[in-house]
Amino acid sequence: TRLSTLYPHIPPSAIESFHAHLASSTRVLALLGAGLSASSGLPTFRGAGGLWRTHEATDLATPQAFSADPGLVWQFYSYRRHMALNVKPNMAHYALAEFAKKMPGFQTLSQNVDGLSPRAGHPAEQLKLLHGSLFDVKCHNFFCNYVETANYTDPIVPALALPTDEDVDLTTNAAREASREARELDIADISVALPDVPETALPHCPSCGGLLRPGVVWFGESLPAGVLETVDAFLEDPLGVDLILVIGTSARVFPAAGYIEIARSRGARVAVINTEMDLPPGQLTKDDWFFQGDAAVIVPELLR
Ligand code: BV8
Ligand code: ZN
Repeated sequence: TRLSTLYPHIPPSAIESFHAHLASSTRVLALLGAGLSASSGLPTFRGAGGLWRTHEATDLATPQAFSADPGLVWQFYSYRRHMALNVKPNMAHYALAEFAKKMPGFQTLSQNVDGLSPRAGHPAEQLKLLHGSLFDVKCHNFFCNYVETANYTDPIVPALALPTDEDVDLTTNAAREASREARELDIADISVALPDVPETALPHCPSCGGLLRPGVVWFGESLPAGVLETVDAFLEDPLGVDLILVIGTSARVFPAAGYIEIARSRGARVAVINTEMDLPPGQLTKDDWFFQGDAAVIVPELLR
């Protein structure tokens, strides 16, 4: 097959056995991670220059960080909104969307907040965004339930417009380091170079006047209730699960990563698609498939 020529290390027998199993499957899960969008041009969290490599970036995805410095956290998310809006879904996003249309028993669990699966036309009822979306915003006040979905305004407020190199005061040494190259690679530097954004200039709730926040799930926050229930129902179905595709994820964030072992306990075989063997040790058994390489190349071949 084309895949064997592109990736000679993948034995044709593995592809054939995978296709045979897929053809006899009716209930299939896919767990998606940042690696799926890597080929579209979005940095992963653990890749070179990953968002989490610098401590600040890790801290930014928490309620504490937002309460402490909403301007900085909004700069982080505004930058990621901008990046995500300026890239396109890749062939794997489209292949997953087309496959969902062919298999009603296929459910996609995405950890990605980049909006690329929805933009690829993935049927909404077969796509669970476990960690929300960069393009949802909601009120920060717990008593207010104001939510905006599909807010693609970039920048979301003028004060969050990304600086061009001219704007950034490159006279200071720190700002010089936060050059465009560094900014592109590592989010934490951007906070060095950007001027503070006053809270009054941040997005505010039209309903209660409070601050709006990105509609993503931060660390320490629970996943959207409806999503958890739907995933649990799928996993608890007496019909069991035939297969789980684990695509472009280091499977270290929970409860999302926990779905792999739960699916296995419901009878699923596991197919990992990743540029490296990145799963925690022991997570792969001899019954599993490991297709090493770019998801954007491998997934379309596996789902054809
Ligand atoms: C919860 C949205 C509890 C935001 C994200 C201590 C304190 C507090 C919590 C915890 C704690 N210890 C553990 C926890 C639980 C915590 C957690 O799991 N922490 C981890 C770090 C251990 N989880 C939580 O806090 C969750 N909530 O537990 O709440 C609770 C319960 C009840 C009631 C109240 C509270 C919430 C977790 C959600 C966090 N939000 N995202 C944002 O994006 O800014 S997580 C974020 O990072 C992503 O969504 C994603 O999930 C994760 C990154 O993982 P990946 O997608 O896998 O990306 P990564 O870079 O790691 O890997 C990329 C992979 O792709 C690599 O393997 C690479 O090899 C591969 N790859 C690269 N290129 C390619 C490729 N593969 C194929 N092709 C390529 N081209
Ligand atoms: Zn409000």
